[in-house]
Order: sequence, then structure tokens, then C-alpha cells
Amino acid sequence: MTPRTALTIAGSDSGGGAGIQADLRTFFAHGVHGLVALTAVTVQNSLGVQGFTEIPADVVTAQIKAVASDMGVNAAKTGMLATAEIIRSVAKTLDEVEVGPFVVDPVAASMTGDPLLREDALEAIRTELFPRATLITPNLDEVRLLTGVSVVDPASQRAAAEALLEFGSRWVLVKGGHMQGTTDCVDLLSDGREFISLSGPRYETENTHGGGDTLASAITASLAKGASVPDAVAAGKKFIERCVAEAYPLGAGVGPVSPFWVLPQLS
Ligand code: PXL
Repeated sequence: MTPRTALTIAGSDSGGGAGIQADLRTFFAHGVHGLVALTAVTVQNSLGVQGFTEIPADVVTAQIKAVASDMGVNAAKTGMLATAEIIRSVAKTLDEVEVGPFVVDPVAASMTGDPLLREDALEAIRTELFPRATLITPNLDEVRLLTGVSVVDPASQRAAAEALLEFGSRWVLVKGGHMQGTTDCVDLLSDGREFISLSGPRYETENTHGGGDTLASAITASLAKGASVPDAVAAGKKFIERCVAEAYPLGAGVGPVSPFWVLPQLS
């Protein structure tokens, strides 16, 4: 039987832990067929990103049109988008093709702090993509860059969610994983009416490379299978928790989160 499909519009990580590689292995783990519109090729390993080359914007949009017109897209997500020109072209293309629920992970930098977006591009994500998004999934650094709000407690997390919804997405997930001094990871999901707090354990590990991508693509996979946003986010959080718990060292720096636990013969 043909599985559901999910499209990732994102960059390649030569280290295989983040970017489209994280998205594809997460889609696979959910039994969803992964489609790709590649935006950039990064040169990186566990120690950091040495640089990236973007794909021409018309080639990015041609990939989206090629798969959407023929195979059908049940849900889509964005990760690293590299330039404002790519972002504007993707936004225009999304008005022309059907991609189902659309998740925007506003990736600005790698965990090692290396930029993954040219300077003017975050503004383009906010103005061009957020109004078209079913859900946006910023981490606390991205929340600060996008709104100026520093999330330090539940009240500021709620204020950040309200500020982000002003940019026009249907839902926002303010991820609390990077909050200092908390024993749990508390994420806040809201559409402006409901405020759903999702709490999970914090695992002690250095190896969290690709965590944000894996969560966003797990949510996208569930949306592709027809789940509601709250159900897809709750399932995605359970999925990423297990991937963080089973993250492995690889290289001298930050290792990747692991979806291998879904394969029974390996666990
Ligand atoms: O995790 C964010 C991210 C997304 N996409 C690519 C990346 C990274 C982090 O390094 O390399 C291609």
C-alpha cells in the first residue's frame, strides 16, 4: 500500500544528524514516504558548520512543484532555508501547489551557534512563511530573535506564544528545552484560544544534534497521517524524548539524537 507523504524543504547536513537527513529518518520511522526540496548544502561535522552553499531559488521551487504535481504532499515542513530569496520563492510556490498542513521550524543557527540563514532572512520567514503556517516551532533563541521576548518562566512563555501568533500562524509551539534551571522540558502549544502545556523529562546528554528538526518532522509525519495539531505535537514530543534518551556520541563534538529505537531488532 502507498504510504502517506511528507515534504521537507531544508538543507543537507553532511554529518547526517540534522537537516534533511534527520527529517528523512524521522519520516521513515513514522512509516511516511519522505519528499525533499533541498535548499542548501552544509559542510559540517560534530564540531560545527564550516560553511554552506545555497541551491538556486528556482531549483528549490521546481523540486516542490515536481513532487506536489505528481506524487501529492500530505504535509510539509521547512528547516534551513538559507536566504530571503529562497524563502520568498517558497512562499509564492505554496500559493500555487497543495501541500496540506505546513510546519515552519524557523531555523536560524546550528546548536554550535553557526548561522544557517543569511542576515535578512529571518524577517522574511516571519513575514512570508508564518502567515501561511499551520504551526511554527521556535526554540527559545529563535523566540528571542523573532519577538525580543526572553522566556524564563511560564508567564513569559505565554507572552512569547501570544506575540508569535500575531505573525499569523494558526498554532505556535514555544519549545522550552533550552530553558535554564528546569528539571522538565515544558513546551507551550497555543492557537490563541487554547494554551496546552506539554511537560516531559529532561535527559542529561551532550548529544542533541538534530533535535529540533526531528521534533518538527515527527509532528509533520503525524499531520500527514491525519492527526490534529495537538495530537501530532503530543506524539512528536514523545518521539523526540525517546530519540534524546537514545542519542549517541559520534565525532568529538555533539552527537545526533537517535530514531533507531523504532527498529525492534536494534533495541
Ligand atoms: O538543527 C538545525 C539544522 C537544520 N538544518 C541543517 C543543519 C542544522 C543544524 O546544524 O545543519 C542543514
